[in-house]
Amino acid sequence: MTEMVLRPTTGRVAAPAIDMSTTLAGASFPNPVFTASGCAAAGQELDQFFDITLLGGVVTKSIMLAARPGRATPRMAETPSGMLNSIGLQGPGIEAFLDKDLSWLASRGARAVVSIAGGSVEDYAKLAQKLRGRPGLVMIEVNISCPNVEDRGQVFACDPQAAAAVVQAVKRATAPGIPVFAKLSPDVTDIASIARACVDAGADGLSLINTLLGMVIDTTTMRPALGGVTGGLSGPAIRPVAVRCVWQVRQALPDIPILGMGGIRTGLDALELVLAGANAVSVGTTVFGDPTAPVRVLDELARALVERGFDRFEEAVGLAHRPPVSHVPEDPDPVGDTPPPAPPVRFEGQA
Ligand code: RRO
Repeated sequence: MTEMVLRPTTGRVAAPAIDMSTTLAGASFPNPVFTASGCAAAGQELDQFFDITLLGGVVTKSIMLAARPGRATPRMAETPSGMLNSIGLQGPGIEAFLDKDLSWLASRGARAVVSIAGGSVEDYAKLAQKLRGRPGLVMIEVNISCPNVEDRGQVFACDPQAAAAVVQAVKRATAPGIPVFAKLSPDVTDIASIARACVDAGADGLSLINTLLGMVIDTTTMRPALGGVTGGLSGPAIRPVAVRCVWQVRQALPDIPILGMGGIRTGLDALELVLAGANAVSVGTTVFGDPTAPVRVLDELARALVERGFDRFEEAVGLAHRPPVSHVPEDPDPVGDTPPPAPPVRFEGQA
């Protein structure tokens, strides 16, 4: 694939060109801004607002083997700086997805990152098998961290062995050359240990982070606001958690590609995750209020990188991990054997 050189287009002053291409486990993308799973279905709706092939990739809503109606309504609740969802993996099932959604993405020329979800290790393996050789597929995101399943035991990402078992099965069933990323939950004590278990099991990269489990109570009805009672918290409120998770995993696994997401609304939000260690980012919740957000974020990110003197996007990845610059002046006399300075010369009339 040829490198894409992006020339930021918004603002009054044209910024110089910058190479925004990125590579995730051998897969090349013209730029590092993707949609986030669950926030843009399979891209058709967003394509009415902008050309989705302008994005690095389109990450589809997690798909299961069978069609699924999802959880009881209401399924969304607003919170300060974010929202809760309890969609419950609503979807058409893999066959309809392949026929309608993935084929549409392929015909548009979009780079499809297909998110898969299952109730068992076997489900995930079957889904990966069904994706083998499909045109348009460039990467698989294994969603092992959906917060809205009836049984918390199905949140495979909360247990390193369960997470590893799913990743291993998907990796075995996936065609060579298609990177497998595991999407992790922030609702764990030590995300780096779950990340390491996934990588040891064959994950080519990690998607960080899924929503945090939360809850809202309606003070008028004095009942839970969501039909599913609990839900996944997303939006700006979770960005510092996402930055922390990306930072911790980048530190533990310096060479593993990371797709970062969580509360990105602007190019500077994206840059924060990139500096923490993300090789690409997904823009999610903000599209509900601004459907053009992914391309705007791409433009703002390119502009922010140019302003900071970068020639290539990849130079910024993980840069916040470099050692701090010391502001303590160097001690000119570290062993303390320099004679004290001579007293200042006094002039007549001085006090
Ligand atoms: O469908 C959902 O309710 C859902 C999923 Br699969 C997920 O991964 N994260 C989320 O917040 N909601």
